[in-house]
Amino acid sequence: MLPACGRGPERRPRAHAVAIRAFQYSPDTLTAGVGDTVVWENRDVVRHSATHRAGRLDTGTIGAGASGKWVAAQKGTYAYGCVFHPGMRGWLMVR
Ligand SMILES: [Cu+2]
Repeated sequence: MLPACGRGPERRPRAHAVAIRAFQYSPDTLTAGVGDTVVWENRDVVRHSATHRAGRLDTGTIGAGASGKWVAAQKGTYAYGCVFHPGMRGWLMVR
């Protein structure tokens, strides 16, 4: 069926999941679309976060067994890490 007159094809927002396990984001690289939600699920027994250095992405503290989410409002490449564990690295591409 053709889209309604005057309207382009609509893209439904999607949800993406990133597991945090053994101090790693899995997947560590993810591509999402504008409007999508990304959920980080902490499967470790310590707290983590997904935090962009300049504050463009931040889940806040994610307790053990909890999850944090973020809605991708703007296109860009977001390199993020954990405020508690400097060795953790993840990348999120929003297109
Ligand atoms: Cu951490």
